[in-house]
Amino acid sequence: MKILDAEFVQGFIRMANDGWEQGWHERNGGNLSYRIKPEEVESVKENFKPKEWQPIGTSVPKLANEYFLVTGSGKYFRNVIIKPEDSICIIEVDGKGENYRIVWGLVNGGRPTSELPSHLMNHEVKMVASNGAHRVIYHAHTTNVIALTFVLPLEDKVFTRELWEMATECPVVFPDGIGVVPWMVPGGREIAVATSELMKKYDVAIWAHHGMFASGEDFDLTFGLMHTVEKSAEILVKMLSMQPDKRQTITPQNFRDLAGDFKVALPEEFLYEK
Ligand code: 2HA
Ligand code: ZN
Repeated sequence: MKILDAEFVQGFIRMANDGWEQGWHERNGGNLSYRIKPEEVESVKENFKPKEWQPIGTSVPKLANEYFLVTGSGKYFRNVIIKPEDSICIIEVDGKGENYRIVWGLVNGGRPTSELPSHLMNHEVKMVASNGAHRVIYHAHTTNVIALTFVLPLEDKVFTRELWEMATECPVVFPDGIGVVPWMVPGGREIAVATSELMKKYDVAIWAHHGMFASGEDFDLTFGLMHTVEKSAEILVKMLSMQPDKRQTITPQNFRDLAGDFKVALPEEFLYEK
């Protein structure tokens, strides 16, 4: 099968374009990766032309021999739908989890996303935590969440609780909460380690003054998670723009009642009295 005809490739392209249309991917901002299923690799393998091995910059031994579809470094989400072969690539991880090689895509040269260490370390953590179910890691420059990182304390419990309060669906969509990484230099191993540490507990991590990382089982769930968190942040920004305090809100007891009816576990650490 031709690569661009494969359903997983079409889903990836659609998600990248949805993110562009949301306004989360100015210039070359953001990146996306998908851990390809073995049967999907089989279905497109005839098109692979492996290039040289390159160091990942970190070690992901549990991802040995896995294949990923990823956006290219310096490439624009805006262009993914127009020229996918130039904007995205498939990479193979070696048997030790230390090197990768491009096997398809980036036809005009280039490398996978500059955030490859964060993507792969998050994939490793989430694959283990979900028994293999999670396959998508998404980084976006979500405007309202970024704005909030200038006014809220950079604490998991504050972001989780404030974003839960802004829309009733939120605690159901991200019941485990949200982690916050303080400002760090992007692109390297250090921020990858900090993010993947939070991803052991959460499906979403905020990068202060930069954006968000989200993890999920498929494109719909992962995009939907990013969208829900960012929409909640937009409501909070609007609310704070009208007045500094809430007249009324969803209370800790309301959350407990919701948890019971919707059968989600909401950790008490987020249901503190303010
Ligand atoms: O430009 O978003 O974090 C890609 C990025 C780096
Ligand atoms: Zn970024």
